[in-house]
Amino acid sequence: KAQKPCLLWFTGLSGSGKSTIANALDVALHERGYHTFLLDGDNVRHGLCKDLGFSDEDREENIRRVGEVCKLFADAGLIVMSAFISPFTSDRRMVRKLFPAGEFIEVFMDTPLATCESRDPKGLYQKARSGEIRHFTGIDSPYEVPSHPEVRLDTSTMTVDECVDSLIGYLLDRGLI
Ligand code: GGZ
Repeated sequence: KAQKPCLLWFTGLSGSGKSTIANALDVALHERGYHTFLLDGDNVRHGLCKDLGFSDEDREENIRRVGEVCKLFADAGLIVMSAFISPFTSDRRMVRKLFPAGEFIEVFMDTPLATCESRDPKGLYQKARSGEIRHFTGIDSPYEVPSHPEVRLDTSTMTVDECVDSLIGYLLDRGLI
């Protein structure tokens, strides 16, 4: 099936729905016969980036490596999805610059912090609030909100299916699928 390589870069707070929506989109694209590749912060930090922590410098290096890997897979012709907090505008811009115009799609998971914190599946927000974890994004480490994301999703008001439909619609409109 005809497809154009591109990168859907999911950015947002922990618990905002990045992995959930990226995974659901991955499944939906597979079902339609497209070739995809999904990279998730959770996995990458146990392998490729296991030497990195959560200082500003380490997050920058994390995103730099991930961006380069995404570029390699896009060069191989795949529709690539990545799910990383990527809190800094400069780091997201660095990845954007690796791609031709129109092939980097910033997907901002604009779910309110209060919703992310109430989900807290791993109890990390609670640990961050109590000071057990430091430099936690949204609590004592910044998240720079994207000013012009290609797509904006809020999983506190949209269902998973609605988010996936919106992304599929975007890809169809741009002639990427
Ligand atoms: C943010 C942290 C932290 C700190 C551990 N700050 O929701 P999760 O748990 O499963 O996914 C988060 C993941 C974030 O890794 P990323 O590679 O996406 O971050 S970045 O783009 O900023 O490099 C969270 C967990 O790691 N985690 N400590 N201090 N998230």
